[in-house]
Amino acid sequence: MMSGKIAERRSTLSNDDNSNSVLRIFSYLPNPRVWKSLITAGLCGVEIELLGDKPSNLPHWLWDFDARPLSESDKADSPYARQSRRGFSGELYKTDQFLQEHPFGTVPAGFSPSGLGIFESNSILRAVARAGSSNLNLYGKDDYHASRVDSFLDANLVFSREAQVYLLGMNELTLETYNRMQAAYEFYLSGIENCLQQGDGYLVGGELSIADISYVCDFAQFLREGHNVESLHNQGLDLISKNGPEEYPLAYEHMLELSSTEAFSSVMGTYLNWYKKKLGLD
Ligand SMILES: N[C@@H](CCC(=O)N[C@@H](CS)C(=O)NCC(=O)O)C(=O)O
Repeated sequence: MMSGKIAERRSTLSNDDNSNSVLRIFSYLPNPRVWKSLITAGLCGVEIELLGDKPSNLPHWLWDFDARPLSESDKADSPYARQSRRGFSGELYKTDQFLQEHPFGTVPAGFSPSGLGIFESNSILRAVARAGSSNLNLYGKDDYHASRVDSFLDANLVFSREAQVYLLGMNELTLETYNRMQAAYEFYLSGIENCLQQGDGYLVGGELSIADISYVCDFAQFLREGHNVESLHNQGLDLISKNGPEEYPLAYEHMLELSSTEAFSSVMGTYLNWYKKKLGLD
């Protein structure tokens, strides 16, 4: 029944003397929030252990450091059934230990080798970048640049939280949700565009950083609104990103260019192909 179990090991470049660079991530898969970490891991040589399953199967898993699929009888006897809160419906099976390490109870759920919980995909991303910084530094060339990277990651989280509410509620949007998404989109994209107008080619310090990686993954996920044109039209609404490439050319170009590089495309696969086709770029 649990046919889709995925347990992978990625990016085998980690150094023997750097064993604390190993990180475990449990999530539904594929997940753009996990891709941030996988792209970074691939670039800077960190080994990540990835555990998970397709979204519809995660309610049949025990959410734990040692996450595993549950049988129907496991579930019937389980003391760990909890009401889901975001992005899932019904019950999820989260151990007490999981909730101690992950107080918000969300996936992606990162774990250090000793089981310390690291939550929020941008923070899991930071952990990967820190672990791999001796191979390739993607987290700013000094403390101030690292803080500027953090500034972009914070702005990204505000955007992606609005996008989460918007995409999950797509079939019955309130005008308030739509307007909030539109405002968050304009705010975030205009900031990215302004920054790229400075001509450095990247968001921070003229070099690739996790700020760019997080931007690409979360923005690519937002563009999935484009799969819902009909639903939006039925609600009297239009695609928020409709004129995006004209309004924010550098921001869109940056996302499309980076997503085409091997480091990104080897993780993101065909995720953006439909969008590139729409733009006539395939
Ligand atoms: N901002 C968080 C979002 C994580 C999140 O909201 N995850 C949802 C699934 S999309 C979840 O794990 N929900 C668990 C629940 O409903 O209890 C991140 O980037 O990691």
